Amino acid sequence: LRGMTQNIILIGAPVDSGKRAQGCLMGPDALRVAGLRRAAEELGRTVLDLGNLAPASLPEPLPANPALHELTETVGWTQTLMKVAREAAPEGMPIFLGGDHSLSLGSVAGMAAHARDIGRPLFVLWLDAHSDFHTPETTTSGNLHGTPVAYVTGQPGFGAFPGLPATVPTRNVCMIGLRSVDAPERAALAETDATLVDMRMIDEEGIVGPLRGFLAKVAAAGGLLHVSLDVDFLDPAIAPAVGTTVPGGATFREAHLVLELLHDSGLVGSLDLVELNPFLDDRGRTASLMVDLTASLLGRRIFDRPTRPYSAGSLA
Ligand code: EXY
Ligand code: MN
Ligand code: MN
Ligand code: MN
Repeated sequence: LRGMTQNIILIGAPVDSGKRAQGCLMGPDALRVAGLRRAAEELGRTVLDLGNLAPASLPEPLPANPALHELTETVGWTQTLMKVAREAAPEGMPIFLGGDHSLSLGSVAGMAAHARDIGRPLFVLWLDAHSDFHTPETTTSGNLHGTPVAYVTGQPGFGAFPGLPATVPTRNVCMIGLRSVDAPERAALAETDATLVDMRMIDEEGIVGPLRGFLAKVAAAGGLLHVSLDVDFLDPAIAPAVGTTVPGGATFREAHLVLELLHDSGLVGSLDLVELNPFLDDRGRTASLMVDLTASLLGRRIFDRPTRPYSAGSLA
């Protein structure tokens, strides 16, 4: 994004089908009320807001599957968002306003298709307490917001979902903030070459080293980076408005630093803001924090000064 005057395209995705507890459908409007457009405009961006979308209706309902919560609606959202992402991305930087994390089934799949359209590999940075690497066959909750990384990387079991125009290789995925990973996810991830940064690693090494290492890899590959920011990446003390709080999350400055470094990298092509449940918020503070973090990604900074190069050699 550095040096580019890139349009921002806001895509309201009031997805609430990815889990039982309701409220994420209010997320897109809470992010608007918290000033997302104004923040982007103050940073020199032109903003186009596509409004709130609706899920595609399937020609025939899917066979009932009691093991999965609201499969048909989630498949409909995936169709819609995959298509919109692929259409919007050539015109600017899509920001998907969630909505729960099942929206990333569509946003990431669509961005992967776009990346292939322009001949660049897609990389994905997953900022989340959870790895969201269940498949419809391994999930015990039946909540499809726990599955998007498995889908977009082409794991088996997603036959009910749209075929992927392009998959994201697991080696192109980096997860930061992990502290709640279920046994089947752990086993499946162990078979992959995804970069997994858990909270202990952040405690021991800091958050900058692992992030710079991943950005160096993206840059070396000429990649396009999609960032998926789950509210529960953040510590619940600063971000209470999420149904899946897990103690011990990223601090205020750790989170801003990640998004500041992402801005400086110039590699980010799209962003998900997910899992915000305004019904659980405390006077809008979580919505405001998500907007401020987005502003850091778009170049808001305290003072102008050069960033250190993000080579893997500069870890310490
Ligand atoms: N792993 C748990 C499950 O599959 O139900 C929790 C998933 C939470 C997913 C949130 C969005 O990151
Ligand atoms: Mn539901
Ligand atoms: Mn998530
Ligand atoms: Mn999560």
